[in-house]
Amino acid sequence: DVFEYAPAPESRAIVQLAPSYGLFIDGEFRESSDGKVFKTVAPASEEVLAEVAQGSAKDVDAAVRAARAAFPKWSALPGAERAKYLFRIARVLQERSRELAVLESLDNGKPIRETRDADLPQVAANFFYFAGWADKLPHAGYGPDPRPLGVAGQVIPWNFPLLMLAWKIAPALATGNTVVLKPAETTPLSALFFADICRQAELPPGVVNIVTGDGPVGAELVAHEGVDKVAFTGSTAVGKSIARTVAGTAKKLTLELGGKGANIVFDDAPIDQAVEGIVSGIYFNGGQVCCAGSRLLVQESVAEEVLDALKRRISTLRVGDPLDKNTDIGAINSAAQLARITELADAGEAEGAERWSPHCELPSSGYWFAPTVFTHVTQAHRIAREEIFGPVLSVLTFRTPDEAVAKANNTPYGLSAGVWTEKGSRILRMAQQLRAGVVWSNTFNKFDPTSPFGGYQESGYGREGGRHGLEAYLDV
Ligand code: TXE
Repeated sequence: DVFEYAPAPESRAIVQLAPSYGLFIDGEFRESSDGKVFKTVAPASEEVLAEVAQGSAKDVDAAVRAARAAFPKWSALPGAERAKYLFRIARVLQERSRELAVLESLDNGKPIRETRDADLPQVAANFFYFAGWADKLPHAGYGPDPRPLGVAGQVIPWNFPLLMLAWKIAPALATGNTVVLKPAETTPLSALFFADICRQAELPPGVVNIVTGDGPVGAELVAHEGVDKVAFTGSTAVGKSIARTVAGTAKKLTLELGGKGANIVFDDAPIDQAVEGIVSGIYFNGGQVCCAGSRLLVQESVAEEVLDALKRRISTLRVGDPLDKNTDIGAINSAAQLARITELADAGEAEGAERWSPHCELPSSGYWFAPTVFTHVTQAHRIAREEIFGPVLSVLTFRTPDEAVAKANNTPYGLSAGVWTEKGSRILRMAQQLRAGVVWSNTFNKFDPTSPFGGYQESGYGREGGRHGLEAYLDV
């Protein structure tokens, strides 16, 4: 079942793409020092969107030098002055949110409904929120003269390109640090549009620098001796290698890595509401979310009822054109990610779990994976232990709350969990016992810039968001 993919033309026209994009260093766009470029494609169609400069070690060095040069003046500005820039950036982000939502959907493959209603509002909210802190730091218990760390080297992934940028850049600037950020190689465009927004907001040159390129460019950045603070979101394997690089230095480090979140449904939960939460928990952004509810733990007595309702609901999800406002699930971000998902889903089948997907027509080009549910899953199966990072749900059952906690905690990760029950006391007890940086109750995937976010164990360390997020950029 295949159909020809044609991007919704009226939305596509909102974004004017240049044929090529440069690095953003010291307030200017420039080619990479050795002239190298890479292509970024739309995962839904494999259309080449643009050529983008592939940063070299020399470019990373130039960006770090620009950030160092900008640091003394930027950090010495009164907080209220820094706040003005951040508020201005937030307002421009809002003004350009339609264009940015379309751009993000094009380059990432996620549905426009998500970029329009979730990513972009959250991006602006983070700049507004941290702008509000900039002039209040001396009154917030950090001492009369809170010290920024210096130059922040930030490496971000492709699943929420602009939102991860906001989580990194907004608190860094509010606290007086300067930044060199490397976006993911499959989604570089929104960071470069953000660089243009920095110019529009008249941010002083060098305060924000964007160096595009692949993993080795990120490795150059985190290893650079002019970097004082490293912030990384991405895979656990790369997070560990960054931790090793940073270990021999005085750099501060925060890591936000993978997860294997459990969505726990008790027999007293309102089934319809829980089903909506399970669906958004695993199919939001096609499951390419570090805190996805990728394991459903459902109480045995209601398992059949929940699964029936879940399958009916999943059968109504529309997979297809990210720019179509009716689309629920877009494309997988890259061929490599599609291969990882496919490999793990096949392993689930080979290990004896039962695989189910609704009847679903997938486009003929691009990277697609149908929403999938595995039942008859045991804790030993790879699909119950490893992060799949795709629209694949592994269902396990439990009888007692203690068993639910034990199963939920039976993973090396510790990023997220959800609890569905009408019993308030149970929610509180579970929240204490679950080893997860965030526990949602009767909802899932709710984000807010005022709340700290981050993991336990192999999900990383440090927090982003809220005042804890500020502390990651201050010497207290
Ligand atoms: O991640 P990478 P990938 C998980 C998810 C996914 C898997 C692989 O399970 O299937 O990771 O995804 C940069 N030094 N998550 O390969 O490689 C890279 O260029 C410095 C969870 O895309 O970690 C990109 O900018 N930087 C996650 C960023 O790291 C390096 C989000 C992330 O890429 C580097 C993404 C190096 N040696 C994937 N190597 C989450 N926590 O949300 C690569 N990079």
